[in-house]
Parts: sequence; C-alpha cells; structure tokens
Amino acid sequence: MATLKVVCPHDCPDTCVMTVDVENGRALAIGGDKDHPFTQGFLCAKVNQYLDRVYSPDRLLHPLKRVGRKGEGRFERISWDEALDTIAARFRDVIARDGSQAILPYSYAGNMGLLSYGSMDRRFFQSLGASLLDRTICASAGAAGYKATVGKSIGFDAEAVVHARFIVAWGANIVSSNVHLWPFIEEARRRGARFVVVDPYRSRTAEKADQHLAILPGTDGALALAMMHVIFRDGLEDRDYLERYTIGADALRARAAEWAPERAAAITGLSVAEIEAFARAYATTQPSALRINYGLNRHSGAGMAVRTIACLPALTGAWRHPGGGILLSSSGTFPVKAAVLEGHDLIRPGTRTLNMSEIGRVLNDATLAPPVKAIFVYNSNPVAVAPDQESVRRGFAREDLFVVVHDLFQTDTVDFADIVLPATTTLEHYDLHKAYGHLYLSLSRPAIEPVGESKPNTEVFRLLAARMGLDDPSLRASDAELARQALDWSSPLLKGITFERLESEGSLRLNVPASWAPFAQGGFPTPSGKCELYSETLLAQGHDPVATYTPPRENRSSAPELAARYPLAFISPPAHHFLNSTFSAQPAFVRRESEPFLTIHPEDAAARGIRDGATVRTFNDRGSFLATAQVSDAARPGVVVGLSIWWSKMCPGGRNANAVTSQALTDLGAGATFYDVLVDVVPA
Ligand SMILES: Nc1nc2c(c(=O)[nH]1)N[C@H]1C(S)=C(S)[C@@H](COP(=O)(O)OP(=O)(O)OC[C@H]3O[C@@H](n4cnc5c(=O)[nH]c(N)nc54)[C@H](O)[C@@H]3O)O[C@H]1N2
Ligand SMILES: Nc1nc2c(c(=O)[nH]1)N[C@H]1C(S)=C(S)[C@@H](COP(=O)(O)OP(=O)(O)OC[C@H]3O[C@@H](n4cnc5c(=O)[nH]c(N)nc54)[C@H](O)[C@@H]3O)O[C@H]1N2
Ligand code: SF4
Ligand SMILES: [Mo]
Repeated sequence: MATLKVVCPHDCPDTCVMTVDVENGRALAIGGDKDHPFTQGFLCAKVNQYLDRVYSPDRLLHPLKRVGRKGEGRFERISWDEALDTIAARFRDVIARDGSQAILPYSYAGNMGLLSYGSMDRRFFQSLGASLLDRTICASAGAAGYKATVGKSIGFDAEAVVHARFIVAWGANIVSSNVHLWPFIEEARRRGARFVVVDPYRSRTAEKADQHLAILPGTDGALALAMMHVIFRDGLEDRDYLERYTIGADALRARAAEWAPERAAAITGLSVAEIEAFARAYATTQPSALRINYGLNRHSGAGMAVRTIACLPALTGAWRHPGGGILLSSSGTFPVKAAVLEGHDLIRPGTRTLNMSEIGRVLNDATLAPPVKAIFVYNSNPVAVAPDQESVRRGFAREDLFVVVHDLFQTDTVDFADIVLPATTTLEHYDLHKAYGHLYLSLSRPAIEPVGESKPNTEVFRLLAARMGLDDPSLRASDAELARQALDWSSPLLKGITFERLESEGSLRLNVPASWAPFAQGGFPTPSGKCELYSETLLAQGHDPVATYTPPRENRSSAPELAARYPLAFISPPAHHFLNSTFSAQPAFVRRESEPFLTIHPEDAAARGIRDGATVRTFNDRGSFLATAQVSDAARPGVVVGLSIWWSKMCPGGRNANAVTSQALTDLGAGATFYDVLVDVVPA
C-alpha cells in the first residue's frame, strides 16, 4: 500500500493537502496531511468523505448525448470520438453561420487548480476566437474594492492570527467556509483575544463568538464609516502610520466626520452603544485582525464596502503587527503568470466579453450580435448557482443553443446539455495550486487512474484543439509544462522554491518570514505605494475617491415601493455540508442538511401566520421557491435566510434560492448581488 498526497481543489480558502492510501490502484482511505502547517491533519466535514464522491455510483463515467427534451436529463452513452466530433462539427457550424464569438465558454471554480481553473481551456477558446467570459460570480466586487485601498489581494498572514488580540469575522462564516483558520483563532483566544462576528445571521461562527453584531445586510460600509468617526473623534488613530504609509488621511477624516454613530445606527440596525463600543475596542486592542469575507461581497455596494473597511487597519496602525491588519484573500501574494498560462496573446483584438453573472440575460438577448449559439460549461453549475434562475433556465432551454457540459455528476446544468463529458476528481489528475486563505503553493499528482472514461479539463481542451485543427504550439503543452509556465520563478516570493522541490516536497510556503506582517513598513502595491485612503484610480473610473457608503439596491430606503410589497431581506449563504452546489446531491450530506429551510424570526413568522416546520413559499417578481420554515431568532427581524446551494431538482417545486435572486451587478467589479434581494414569505 502507498500513501500519496493530493490537493483539495474545491473553492475554499483552505486548499488542504490530503493523504490518500492506495492499494492495487484503488484509493482506500483519505485524511488531512498531518505535516502540513495549515491543514494540520484534518479535512472538513465534506471532503472527509471524498471517496464516496470518487467512487459514487452516480458519477458520470462516459460521454453522453441528449435523447430527451432540453432540461429533461435523458441521455444515451456515446464514445469520446463521437462526442469530440460532434462538438467540433457544431462549433464549426456556429462559426460559419454566426462567427466565432457566438461560442461562449462558461466556467468558474469547481476546480481551483491553476491548470484546471484556467489554462488549456482559455488557450483553446481564445484560439477559436470565442467570446470571453468575465468571471464575476464570487469575488470580483471585493477584489476591486480591496485593490483600490490596499493594491492587491494580500492580507495578514493567516497563521500569524494567533498573535492577534482582537479578531473580527466580518461577513465570514469561518467555522463552515474557512475551517482551517479556526484552530489559529482558538489559539489566539486562549492567549486572551476577543472574537466578534458581524453578520445578519447567527451563523455557526457567530454562535461561538464573544459578541455578535447582527447588522442589516449590505450596510457594512456605514458601520465602518462610523467606526472611523469614533476613532478620529476620540484621537485613537495612529498618526505616525497615517503620515508615513497612507495618502488621503485628511479627506477620510472629513468624510468620517459626517458619520456620527447615530446616522450609522439608523442604517445598520445596530445601536449607538454597540457601534461606539465596537469602534473603541477595535482601535485600542492591538494587534487587531479583520477577517472579511464574501458575505460582504454580494450586495450592490459591495465594492465600496470592502474598500471602506480595508481603510480601517491603516487608521489604527494594525498592519504594524504580525496577525494585525485585514484579510480578504491571499491569492494576490502568489506570483502567477496568468497571461502566459491562459495564453492572453491568443486573444483576437476586439473580442467581446460577456459577464457570467448575467448569463440569463446573455442567453435570452436576441439583440446580441452575434447571439450566443453554443455554450461550453465546465467547473460550474449555472442552472443552480447563477442569479435569476427562471431567466437562466429559459436561456439554457433554447432549442437553438448547443450546450456542452463537462462535470462529474448529472447536475441541474447537465440536464440541459446536448453533449455531456465526464470529468476526473483531484485523485485522478495533475495540478498546481495556490491558495486564497494561506501562503502555501502545492503540487498535486494523480493517485489513481481516471474512473470510467473521465478526463481532466486540460486533456479535454487539448483533444478538442487537435480535433478542430488548431495548430498553435501552446495548445499541445503537457500538464507538467503548463505547471512550469504558471509561475514567475524569478520572483523573490519563490526564492529557494523550484519546480523540482515542489515535485518532491508537494507543498511549500512562499518565501516570506514566519509571522509575516506584509505592510508593517508600508510598501502597498498601489499606484502611490501607499495605502490609498484617497484613490485617484477610483476617481478616474467615476467613483467617489474617498471611502463612502453605497446602499443596497433592494432595501427599505433605496426602494420603498418594492419594500412595501416585499418587506424581507433574503440572504442565502453556504450550508455547512455543501460547497456551493458541489456535494449537494451526495446522500450523506443531503441527510445532514435534511431539506431546504427558510429561517425566519418569530416576529416575522407570527405576522404571516407561519409556524415552525410549515412549508413556505418565498417569492418576489423574479420567481419563488419552496422550503420548510425554521422559526428562530438566528435570523434577525427583517431578514430571512435560506442556507444553500441545493440542486434545484432536489427542491420541492424544482427551484432553489436563486429563483428570487437578481442579475443586478455590484458598484465595483461587476459582480453578482446574491444577498441584495427583497422577498415576502407565505405559508404554501
Ligand atoms: N443563492 C446563492 N447563489 C450563489 C452563492 C450564494 O451564496 N448564494 N454563491 C456564489 C458563489 S460564491 C460561487 S463561487 C458560485 C459557485 O458556483 P460554481 O462555480 O458553479 O460552483 P459549484 O456549484 O460548486 O459547481 C462546480 C461544478 O464543477 C464541477 N467540477 C468539479 N471539479 C471539476 C473538474 O475538475 N472539471 C470539471 N469540468 N468540473 C468540475 C462540480 O462537480 C460542480 O458541479 O455560486 C454562487 N451562487
Ligand atoms: N462549507 C462551505 N464552505 C465554503 C463554501 C460553501 O459553499 N460551503 N463556499 C466557498 C466559497 S465559493 C466562498 S465564496 C466562501 C463563502 O464563504 P464566506 O466568505 O464565509 O461567505 P458567505 O458564507 O457567503 O457569507 C458569510 C457570512 O456573511 C453573512 N452575510 C450575508 N450578508 C451580509 C452582510 O451584508 N454583511 C455582513 N457583515 N455579513 C453578511 C452570511 O450570513 C454568512 O454567515 O466559502 C467557501 N467555502
Ligand atoms: S473544502 Fe476546504 S476545508 Fe474542505 S478539504 Fe477542501 S480545502 Fe480543506
Ligand atoms: Mo465563491
């Protein structure tokens, strides 16, 4: 028996290294790597049972072609040759009639490996001249807001959080979505740190906090401005840090003066006393660490909210200390050569870009020139996860749209496919991984042969490129060649790290000091080299150059008429045992999550005659879905919560939470606004 190490590829900040015991070509057991400083010997509740996924009787094992109606999910087995020939012939046909931009790739982070996420696929579609896809469904708003203030997705060193004395999980459900950070926070708490959660919902993480601030959705920017008000008013700012390492402190001081806690209290639903005490504790207890996460990222004003919150550590000088500062994502620390890996030189000038968060609109827009006539989906399940589900379903159901889906299971999206291709798990393919919650670079090599006739993403696009007669040499690169091309080996961050060392040691920490404090002495990767409390870049893009508050699109003050009809704010954050819609059909996890729930505060339930356990319909003008009412003060008054993402076909009525979400986009980054939604709820 051999014990091999592979990397968890799922969309999660932890990027764990797992050990796999293999005998006679079959994986027998799986665990977290005990030697890995961040994985620390354990996996999450989901991936602990990964072999059930690898060897699931429900796995797609062969290519399929549709025999039923679109959406019906009836298929017949075909060979890889027939599948590839059909795709090549249909693509040629679409190009001849409507031009190459009538083809659209659609992918996200079902697999976060650098190769599987974006390498040969991009080279292939760009060589073809297909439309480009703006991948905005998760992180683009926060990334843009963070960039405006800090310059790049670089934050405090997650392992150094043990040194923090005041830790805030802000729009972050760490226990469910970043569980390997939790032991570091527990260690900090053993050493005396205070832990506060800012979240409209009493999440699993909020349950464990010293204090829970149940803020109204999408109002975090107002809270941050009031914190700044208190900090400047009471002289708690770190003047030396502001002078040396920031620009625009005076402009920010003037802006903060407009944000007395009374004003923010009326917006956020928090009390003046809560805001005052939180601001003072945050400023006076150093090192302080703000773990902000994607709960902040799904509202119309998300970009500006993250930009605003990201100013706070510069005001207090928290960046000076290991474990101090703010962390949204560590992905910008890794010296990845995306332009080379993705073959940006192959992009034809003038190629249009379509936004994945508007896929419903894109597929239904007859005025698009050319309209989308073929879509190739991989690493994603848009029929379940994309906003405004009725619109998305209508788009995918078009008879004249040729749909290819590459996945491991028969998802909601697969049901709409003309051709289905089977994909491999991380045990079966090669990849290189950065991380977005820590600083380790990891190489993953196959532990077993592909199950059935499944193939990795890179292989599928290499084969298709050959089928279509595309001859750019970069389309023939092997996985190992792609991995070598992926990184800037001359970067100081990779000093001492070679490809050969990665191959033999598996996972290596970037070349940064232990307990790294990235901006202790400034050095921000912004245009000015300083933390930009005033941003010329934002100004040039037509935004307020100084931190401000952008309200949600759908709430009582922004849309009073809509709020009169749909008075409840709806959020649908991840369920503990699901990962987006991955694992949402794995029987053990479905049992643990039981059924789709709608959590509603007792006052809101009573006003609607809703009893605990009753079936309820949540609805607005876009659509509706059914769920079982869970009457509980875990949801604050005025906010209802539907933990997600269930496959639609497993929900009563065949629709999930995205039946009511909107295709409106965020202020910065053109991201999706999943948590900026008004609804009402009635007994069904
Ligand atoms: N209502 C609501 N909607 C949301 C969210 C929410 O909080 N609420 N969250 C949003 C967020 S943050 C995100 S990131 C998106 C995520 O949305 P998606 O990126 O679509 O993520 P998943 O739903 O997990 O689907 C990933 C699919 O990729 C497949 N896959 C895994 N590995 C591979 C591989 O190697 N090759 C191929 N070809 N396929 C593979 C999986 O089996 C799975 O079906 O959803 C968004 N939608
Ligand atoms: N188990 C599990 N882990 C996951 C995922 C999963 O689906 N399941 N998904 C992965 C992916 S793709 C992502 S992007 C991340 C997502 O995980 P996180 O980054 O933690 O983001 P969410 O879970 O969407 O939201 C976190 C918390 O923010 C709260 N929230 C919602 N709106 C607001 C608001 O306006 N303000 C504040 N302060 N809080 C708000 C939600 O109630 C939730 O408890 O996790 C990754 N890890
Ligand atoms: S999903 Fe996240 S926590 Fe779970 S094994 Fe993968 S990387 Fe680790
Ligand atoms: Mo995400």
